Amino acid sequence: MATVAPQAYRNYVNGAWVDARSGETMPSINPATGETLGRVPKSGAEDAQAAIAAARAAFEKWRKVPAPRRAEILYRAAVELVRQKEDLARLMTQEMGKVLAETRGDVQEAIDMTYFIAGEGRRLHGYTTPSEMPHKAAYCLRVPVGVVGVITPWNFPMAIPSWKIIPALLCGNTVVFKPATDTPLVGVRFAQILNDAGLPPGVLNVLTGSGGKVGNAIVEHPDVAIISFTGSTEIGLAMAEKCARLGKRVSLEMGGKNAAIVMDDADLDLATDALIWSAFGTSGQRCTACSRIITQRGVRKELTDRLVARAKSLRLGDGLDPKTEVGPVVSQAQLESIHGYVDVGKKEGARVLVGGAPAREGALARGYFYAPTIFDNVTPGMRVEQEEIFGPVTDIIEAKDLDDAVRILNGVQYGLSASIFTRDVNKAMRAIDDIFTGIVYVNHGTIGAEVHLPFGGTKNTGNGHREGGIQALDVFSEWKAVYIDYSGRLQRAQIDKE
Ligand code: UN1
Repeated sequence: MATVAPQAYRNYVNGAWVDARSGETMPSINPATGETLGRVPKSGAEDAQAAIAAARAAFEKWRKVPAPRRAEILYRAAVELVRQKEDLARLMTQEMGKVLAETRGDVQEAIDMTYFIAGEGRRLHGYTTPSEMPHKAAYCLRVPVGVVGVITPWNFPMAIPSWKIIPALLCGNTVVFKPATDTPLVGVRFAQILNDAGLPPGVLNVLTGSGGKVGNAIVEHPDVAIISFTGSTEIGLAMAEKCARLGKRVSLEMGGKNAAIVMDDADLDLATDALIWSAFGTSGQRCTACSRIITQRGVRKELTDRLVARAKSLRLGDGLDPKTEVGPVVSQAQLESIHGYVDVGKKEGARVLVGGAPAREGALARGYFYAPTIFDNVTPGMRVEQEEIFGPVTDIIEAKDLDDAVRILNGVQYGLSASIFTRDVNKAMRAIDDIFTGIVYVNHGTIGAEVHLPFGGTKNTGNGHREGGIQALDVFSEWKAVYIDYSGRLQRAQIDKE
């Protein structure tokens, strides 16, 4: 069972554990049982101000610590994350519900990210290039930007914060981190491990509380130079508007309505395994979840029968139980929102083949469980085909051929992840050419990106930035172009051409 140090229930500001100035607290609830796991500070604007002031002051020293030295602290944190992996995974399962295999994966993703980005401490490459003048050197290098505000969701309580916090720190920025309202304990534990690894006071501050109060205060503060946010498209776009007014950089990872294409020549054993995992892993609460299955007519019936049989057999329960395959959804509000979409789908003429209701048998009644749900007869343009449901619900849509399938796949406002199942290399390559998403898989479901490749999406999924990969460094650094003229005379670029 997880043990959480008492101080972990407080904010961490300027190297000290503190309560919210108001003294108010809020609970963190286990969605499988309804039990309160702990209470955390309900921070407000004044707490944000204190944390931002600390981060601003710490920046002047931190930016001068050589990047390889900053990386050494991150390596130490990675070692500690490995040591505490099981404990953190158990806490995460209790705090947001997904099964232990998945929460172990979430912690592992943070470990992978930390090792990967710490390696950049000895690279962080810029480049040198010839000048157009004789006796003149030209090169460019990355410099940190300042204070970064990190605002993250509950579905990946450690992996997603790591995608943002680790590269931000490696680049020499300081951070104010607000973990999701539903997963504050994991967020605080992650920050605690980083701080215990040796970050100087003020370099990484953590504040728990709601997005409306503390999140907004971070977004609006003039001393926060960058906002890095993962969450809904609605909130992300509103944030972008605010940041635009303040001339602030903002990196957004928002919704998805990911689809998998299954061609007539697909390996159906593989497609079934992959699609069940993509649609119902994390109870469908991933922005990479597969919520549309676009199938060619020849395999539609066989594929549908297999998916329905598997969805029916999935064991729901507390994620700590090793027999559980699907945990609860994160909250009552999420459960209601998912069920609302199922009603919308029915009204639009989609047919529920399996699921379609909350699961309340026995111990499930204590938590927020939703039966894995498959809609048939879904056609392009229906709301359940267009909007992100963020729950264990997926659609079956029929397509005539590859072009038709790709057109349907691309016909949504999002562009995060996509996949195609086929044994025909020409079809696979054409799909890679024509699918307009940030991530494309061949013969694999839509989920499971790796940390050293860029993660993010096109259209309303993001605003052009990527997390993961070395591309993450672009979000958290400015480029500085340096010219050193050692000719000893005035040489004018563009003008003095001999
Ligand atoms: C998300 O759902 O926001 O690729 C992130 C994946 C995970 C991360 C998902 N590694 O599915």
